[in-house]
Amino acid sequence: MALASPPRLDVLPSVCPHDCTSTCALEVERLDPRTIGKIRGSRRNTYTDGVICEKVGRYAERVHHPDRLLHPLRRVGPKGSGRFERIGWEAALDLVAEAFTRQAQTYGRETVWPYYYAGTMGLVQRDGINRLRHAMGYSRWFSTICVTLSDTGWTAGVGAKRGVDFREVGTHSDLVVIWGGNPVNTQVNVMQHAMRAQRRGAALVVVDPYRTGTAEKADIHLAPRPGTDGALACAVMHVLFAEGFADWSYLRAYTDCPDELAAHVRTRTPEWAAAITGLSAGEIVDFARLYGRTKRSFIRCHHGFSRSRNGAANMHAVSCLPAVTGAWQYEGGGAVYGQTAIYPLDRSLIEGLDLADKSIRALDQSRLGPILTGDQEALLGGPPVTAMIVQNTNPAMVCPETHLVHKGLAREDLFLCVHEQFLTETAAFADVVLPATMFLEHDDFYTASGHTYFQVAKKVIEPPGECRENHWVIAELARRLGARHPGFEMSAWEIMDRTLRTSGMWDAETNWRGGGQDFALPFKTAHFLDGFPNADGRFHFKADWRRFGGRWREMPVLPDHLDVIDAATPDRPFRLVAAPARTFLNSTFTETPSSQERERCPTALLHPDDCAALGVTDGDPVRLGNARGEVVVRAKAQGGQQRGVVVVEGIWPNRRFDGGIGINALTSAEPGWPRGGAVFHDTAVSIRRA
Ligand SMILES: Nc1nc2c(c(=O)[nH]1)N[C@H]1C(S)=C(S)[C@@H](COP(=O)(O)OP(=O)(O)OC[C@H]3O[C@@H](n4cnc5c(=O)[nH]c(N)nc54)[C@H](O)[C@@H]3O)O[C@H]1N2
Ligand SMILES: Nc1nc2c(c(=O)[nH]1)N[C@H]1C(S)=C(S)[C@@H](COP(=O)(O)OP(=O)(O)OC[C@H]3O[C@@H](n4cnc5c(=O)[nH]c(N)nc54)[C@H](O)[C@@H]3O)O[C@H]1N2
Ligand code: SF4
Ligand SMILES: [Mo]
Repeated sequence: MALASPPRLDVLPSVCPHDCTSTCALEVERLDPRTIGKIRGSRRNTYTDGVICEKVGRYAERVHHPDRLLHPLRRVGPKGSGRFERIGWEAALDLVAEAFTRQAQTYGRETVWPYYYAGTMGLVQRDGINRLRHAMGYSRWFSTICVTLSDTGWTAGVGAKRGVDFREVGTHSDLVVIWGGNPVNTQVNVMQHAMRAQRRGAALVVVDPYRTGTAEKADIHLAPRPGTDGALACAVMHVLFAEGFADWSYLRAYTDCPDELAAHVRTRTPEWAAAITGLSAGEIVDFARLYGRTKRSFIRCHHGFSRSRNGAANMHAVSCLPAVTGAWQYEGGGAVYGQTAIYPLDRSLIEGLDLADKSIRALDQSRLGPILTGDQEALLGGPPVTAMIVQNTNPAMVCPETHLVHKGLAREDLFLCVHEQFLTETAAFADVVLPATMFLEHDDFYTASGHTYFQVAKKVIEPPGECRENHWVIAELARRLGARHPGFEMSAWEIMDRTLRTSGMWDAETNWRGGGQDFALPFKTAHFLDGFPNADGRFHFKADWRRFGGRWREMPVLPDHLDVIDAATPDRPFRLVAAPARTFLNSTFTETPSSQERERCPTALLHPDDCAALGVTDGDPVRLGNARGEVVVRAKAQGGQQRGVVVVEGIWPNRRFDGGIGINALTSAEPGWPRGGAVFHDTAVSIRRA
């Protein structure tokens, strides 16, 4: 009897497309042309260095999920009922194009609002929707849900979104500060490099309102009240100046107004900050001394602490610290928040920037609820939004003010097309649903924010059913709508290759073969020793908020506590942090069995004394409420956070909550200061036993 030959196992390179600053280099087992096995982290990328998160390691669960959308659908039941019938691609695309044309004829082109985000971070599949927008003169896009506040705060001081290479940390840093982020959940590679430093004897400090998995690993965990990091940073600077830790020769050579700053923080004492942050003055002084005496100190600034109304001011205040001690000068010293500005990529072909018309209104992504329910201010005085195509995002779960979002999506006069991998809660509201490929089923390329590689990925397997990539859908709609641009005539690969060549980067094939092109800057540039990317070459303690527009006049001129947060009141005495869950990624992976099993159910983490005062024990239902809505979750007592702080991890499906509405029913769509940005961790709530 002949033995069957064992299946041949191909291992192919890819890149994680998810909305995570790690952008890991992957090795994918291909079992056959349609099936994958395990996914592992690759060593070809020295930031990934063989490590990826558990949820992507188990990606076979998601890519081969029985609930994947496989065919175009047309709604047959009421809006949001989830009742659909199967139709063909031609018919589906015709319906969308007809609706867009009809609505534009009635209300003008601005009535159509293509809506997208970063479900895939691949630049062609993610941003090609903008080419259609610009070619058709549809409403423009003001992207605010994630990085607006943090980008604003960082660039206000440093001048551009780049910083020191995090790979230096493992071998050179003597102190690592993880500020306002939980990389154990949200970017495992930060932890990997930070713990390498810790094993060498470096101290690890975590600044986070609750005892996260990251805080568990820390030598010092500072747990301030949410939205108070500006005060903490100012008091640290007070101690640095008062106790001789300021590097005056560095300050004079590289910063704009050190004398004014020193005078300004003289009144920002540890006692002053203690009253605002809820930390003790002693904790603040101890941290400041540790930071001051350690030259090779590195701050990893995360997004988490910027998701407050004052988040840009807080980010700016924290970014001032290495400029005071001069830590930027040393290997393993300085800070990073993101590296997106290092790539020389010309995005015009991808996004059709040559056709963009600045006179067309740009609607705020995070204000979807107010926009769809006719808020004139949110609509910027223009026509109502009556037609949308949604790609790579699930606003019915992730957008603030869920009640308004759902009310708007349910409007009978709104034509909604959703291109998705699953029948998400957003897709359930659609008139037409289109099935989308996953990253292993199409070509794309990726910048990173946490590291410095630019990576090209090729399709690894064939898509199931009739799934189509975003680029194809956009090009087919363009054809039907009469939109013209060379990008619509090219394949995704051709766009990638042309873009890379125009940008003077490695061509697509060379990049793919080389496992990515590393754009790490030379030491002097990365550490800003040849100047900060501001016109005067200096770090700005005095931020020029005016250049960001909006409410710039209300911003503090020098770093400070900007008191505009949704403060606790006797009626709403708790401050809610709606933090990311470990095995979900925003709304993604809420469909996979292993993530559902690990995360269990929506849970409110409370100080044990608050649980006692509320008369609840672990597992009891509690009702969180404010003027926007009410949400029922299970209570859990947890040490390591202040009284009056409540944390609910994860963007769970609305249907997983008693009452059918999820955590973003409580969060606000009010734009952060000065120019917008969503404020997910800045919410005052009441809590009662349910
Ligand atoms: N597993 C998982 N990974 C993810 C995501 C996910 O949902 N799950 N989301 C992805 C996305 S879209 C992004 S943008 C990144 C974000 O990733 P990071 O930039 O690392 O930021 P987060 O981890 O979101 O930060 C959350 C932490 O900030 C803390 N925080 C909230 N408010 C404050 C504050 O006022 N001060 C301080 N000091 N801390 C505060 C929260 O308690 C929480 O622990 O992660 C990505 N990766
Ligand atoms: N409560 C609370 N809410 C939050 C946050 C929080 O911390 N707390 N964080 C906020 C942040 S930082 C962000 S970035 C947003 C993110 O919110 P979303 O943008 O909604 O997040 P994702 O879950 O990453 O992606 C959404 C969808 O993209 C789809 N998708 C993935 N790849 C493709 C593709 O190639 N084609 C198509 N057509 N679809 C694809 C996925 O199936 C998924 O349903 O959430 C925000 N909401
Ligand atoms: S850590 Fe982030 S980039 Fe890396 S595999 Fe996980 S989700 Fe993807
Ligand atoms: Mo994000």
